[in-house]
Amino acid sequence: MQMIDLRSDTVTHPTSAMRRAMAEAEVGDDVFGEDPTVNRLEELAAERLGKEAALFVSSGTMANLVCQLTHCGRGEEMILGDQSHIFHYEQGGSAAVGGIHPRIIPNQPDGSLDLTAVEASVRAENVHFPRTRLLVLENTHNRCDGAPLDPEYMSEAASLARRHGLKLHVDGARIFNAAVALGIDVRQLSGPADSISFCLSKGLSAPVGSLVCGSREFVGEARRARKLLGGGMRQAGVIAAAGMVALTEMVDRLAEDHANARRLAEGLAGIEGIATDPDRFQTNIVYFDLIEKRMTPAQLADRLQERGVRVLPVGPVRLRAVTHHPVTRSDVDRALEEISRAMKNR
Ligand code: TLP
Repeated sequence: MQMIDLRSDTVTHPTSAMRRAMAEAEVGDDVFGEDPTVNRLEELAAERLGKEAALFVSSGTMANLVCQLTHCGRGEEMILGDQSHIFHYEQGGSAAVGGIHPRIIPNQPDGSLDLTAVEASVRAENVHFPRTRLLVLENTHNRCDGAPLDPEYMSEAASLARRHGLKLHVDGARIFNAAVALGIDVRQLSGPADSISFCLSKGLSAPVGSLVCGSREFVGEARRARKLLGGGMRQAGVIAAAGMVALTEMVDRLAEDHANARRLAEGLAGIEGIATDPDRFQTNIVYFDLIEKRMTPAQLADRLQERGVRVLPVGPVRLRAVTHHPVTRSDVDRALEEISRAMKNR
């Protein structure tokens, strides 16, 4: 029985084209700047996102941390959402490693931050206060239903940041999902940002890697931060080669994941004991709640695993399911059947 793993889009395996590219990759020492495949990937990423330069790092967490360290000094403040990945799931690396002070603003259900609240949180120059240096947005927003932020909002946020002398960093782990869902060029979303990170190892299916994009000067400094964190890699062309395939072959097909997520959410909404609203989900992330207390999310997840379907319990009543390559429409239908059966036999 083939397992249908919907816990995350991080579980994707490299495609055959990626495996071939990895086997044949031309390599060199990337700390010397001499890995031709890494250099090509960085150039391609910068070009795709409309930035001067890019830096290949090992993970989304490292990408975000490198950017925070580059924008902020110790004791300086960054404004970010209370539901952001950086705040929830990155071990407080900004504080632990960078001494950066987080200023938390509630995320709106659509993943945005109320810009009036952001503006009110920017510190005045005063000997008592940390200095505000950075505004962070997440697009798509993982914990806010995978919601994409649109270009108008990104531009407004960037103007606000500029007015107050702040930089704007975008955790764009799934920025291509946002662009595909909105039907626009990704540059419309990345353009307003001073720095943007995105992951190759989520919906784009590469085994490892993220990119940090920004001005040449910013990326030069980010390269120093990456080395500080032990993230200088050597013959990294072996993994960058898969990233090239991810960027050239795997972006447009994200639309399929979004359609599958929609189908999944619609099916879930029709299952007794489950509550969700399919209209909330525009990309590949679906959340659903158990409305009867007879089973916990962990118990449902265990029961489904025995039946060949994996979902992620994420709260006292909440679970998450994420669609990705190569989960098909018929896999979604099979998952729905199993979930429906598991709910009936509770
Ligand atoms: N998200 C993972 C888990 O860490 C929760 C997932 O399964 O969704 N930014 C965003 C918005 C993310 O969703 C993630 C990973 C990261 C950054 C970190 O990326 P990695 O896992 O490569 O460090």
